[in-house]
Amino acid sequence: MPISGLGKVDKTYDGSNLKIGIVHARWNAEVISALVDGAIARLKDMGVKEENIVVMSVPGSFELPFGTKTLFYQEGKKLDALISIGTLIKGETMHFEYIADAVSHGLMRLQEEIHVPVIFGLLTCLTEEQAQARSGLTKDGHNHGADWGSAAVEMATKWKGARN
Ligand code: DLZ
Repeated sequence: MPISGLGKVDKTYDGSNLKIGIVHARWNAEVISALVDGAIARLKDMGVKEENIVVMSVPGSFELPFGTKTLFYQEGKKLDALISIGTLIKGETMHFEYIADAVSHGLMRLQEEIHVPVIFGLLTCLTEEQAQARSGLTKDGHNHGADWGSAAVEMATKWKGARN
């Protein structure tokens, strides 16, 4: 039994009054689609209404920080949390390292700038198989999109409580 606040599971949160934005890259489409579906399913399980889930796509993971900021402003700053989803698969060059680094720092900076939680939904995988396992597409895999949905509801709820 996990200890509240220390274990992996804290407690369950009610998302029924939350509005959540999801921004996803279009590279590695099968994996992305599974991750986005996993996140949306978890958001709904936690009470977020379908009409309060807004989804926008961007070309690739490098565009996630700016795309996430764009969705936030497009929705009139009314989003309680954002989930930025992309999948980088390592190739033969340094591309992977540069994009992973830029996106992690970009998303961290963004949440500090807009004062709204931004959930880091970037898979950084060495192989396609790793990406499939982490998006629940293999037999023993686990869909990380679901975890990101939970994280969004938890962080949005905690931040709303702290602001009020
Ligand atoms: C260019 C590129 C490459 C090689 N690999 C990926 C990837 O594995 N995952 C991903 O989301 N995006 C990739 N991109 C595209 C870049 O993120 C970006 O969209 C382009 O460099 C244009 O800025």
